[in-house]
Amino acid sequence: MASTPAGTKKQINPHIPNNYLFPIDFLLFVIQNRDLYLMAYNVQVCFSPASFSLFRDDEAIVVVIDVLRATSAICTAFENGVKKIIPVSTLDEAFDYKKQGFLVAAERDGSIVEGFHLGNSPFSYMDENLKDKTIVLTTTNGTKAINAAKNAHKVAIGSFLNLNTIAEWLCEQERNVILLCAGWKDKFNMEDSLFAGALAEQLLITKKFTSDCDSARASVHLWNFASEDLYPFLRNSSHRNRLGRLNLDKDIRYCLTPNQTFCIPVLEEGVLIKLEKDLA
Ligand code: 3SL
Repeated sequence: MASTPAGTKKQINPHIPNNYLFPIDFLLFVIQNRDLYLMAYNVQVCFSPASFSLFRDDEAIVVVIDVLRATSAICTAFENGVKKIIPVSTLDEAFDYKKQGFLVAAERDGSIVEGFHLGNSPFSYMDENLKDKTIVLTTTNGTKAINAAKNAHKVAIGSFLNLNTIAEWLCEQERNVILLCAGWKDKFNMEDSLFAGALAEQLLITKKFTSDCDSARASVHLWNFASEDLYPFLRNSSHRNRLGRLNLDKDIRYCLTPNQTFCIPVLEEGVLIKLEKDLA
């Protein structure tokens, strides 16, 4: 019998080459890695509206995120019976609507803009008098981000307040998802990125989604690091401090509390409405 030279593997079956992958091995490989084959949809995270064009996917659902406070206020408004919200980017547009007799909410740099009816505090939308009303809304970053995304297949509004509801809905949609953080004046911010991580994690865990996007991975890491207690984690973040200086700590705590509402605001022809289940 021929001896095996030192350093080479002994051939088990002389008719099958050593590097041949047995069908059973291949089957096991597929079973063990089945998640790789089942993951159909992509979730991406865009940290700033300024880079949104890089993420363009006309078939994707875009979730706009402005945790402090625009998207939290919008979720709260619909949960409390507001019928429609018209998001506008500029104060000039807001003034035009006001002149036409609309109820208009306007915020800049955290404060209500003088001459308008409402600001951006979620608590101001917990008001019986706003039931069935249409409100025009302009905010420093949130409404700009909504309008930046308006040509997407669908735009939905996300915040910690509707975290589980929006995650479940996205999982039913069979589409790629882009999580668009409103940030602060086109810069990265902590709270929107944290929420993006919380939502991305919920989608990825289902295995219906995958991600080829480092910002999605980074946001999930950030979320896992901070999720135990968001409020102290954000202690040194710029917008928590900005709102803190305006005595809006109560708003911050509310906006960071997951699953307070069960509605999904969506943009239909430039107007936000509450998604009805049969439209989903
Ligand atoms: O940037 C925005 O759109 C606002 O949410 C900012 S603030 O929280 O109302 O200051």
